Amino acid sequence: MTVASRLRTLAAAVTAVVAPLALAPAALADTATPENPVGPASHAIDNIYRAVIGTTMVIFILVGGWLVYSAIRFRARPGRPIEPPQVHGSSRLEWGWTIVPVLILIGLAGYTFHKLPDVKDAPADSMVVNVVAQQFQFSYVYGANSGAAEGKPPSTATTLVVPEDTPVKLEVHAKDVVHDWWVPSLGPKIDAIPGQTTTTWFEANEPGTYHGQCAEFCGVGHSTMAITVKVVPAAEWESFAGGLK
Ligand SMILES: [Cu+2]
Repeated sequence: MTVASRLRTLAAAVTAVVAPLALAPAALADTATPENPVGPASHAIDNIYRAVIGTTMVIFILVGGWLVYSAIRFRARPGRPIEPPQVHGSSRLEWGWTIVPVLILIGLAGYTFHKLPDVKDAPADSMVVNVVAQQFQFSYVYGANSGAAEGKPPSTATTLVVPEDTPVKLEVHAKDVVHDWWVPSLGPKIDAIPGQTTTTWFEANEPGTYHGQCAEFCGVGHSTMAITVKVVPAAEWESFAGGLK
């Protein structure tokens, strides 16, 4: 092996590890984790996501680091046999690389199940909002515990207005085809399925306007099927709900 070809081999090995590492931040920014979690449901999703990505990044760095180390440490040199010493049938090693991944997966699954109630279970005293999905908009009417009269839509039927720091249970219906209600900052995606009522919940701990998008391709107007949730302070909610009696 010439010096040039050795350097090329080394460069290829290093690139194989470093390039994905360099691209990782961009990939992470573009995944399904809420960019700005503002309540318990979205925080739980964010925590699960970080546990998984943290664990996999550590494994990636350890394995990639070992690869680079081995490429350098055992590279071809004059007077050294091309093939390094081979190890066969090491039960210890094989048990190790079987059991350790199993334990890691059990740990991640346990943590996920521990967090799942925060993602899925609406508190019993939640205010109820009925969500109706149809081609191509979501509309809302208030239900139990809301402060507004039951069956009343918000003043703009396609903008959901809710109070800050209040659990909101969504009961989701579809009139035509399958849609999916998803505001990443607030909580999980929830399918709207004709003939069924699906439920999810969120609680927003910061006032503001949160945006989402139908997350199930539902026809030509799918891309225009935006979601707007306006979270207002308690006092503002009182006067808003008072106007919906
Ligand atoms: Cu849709």
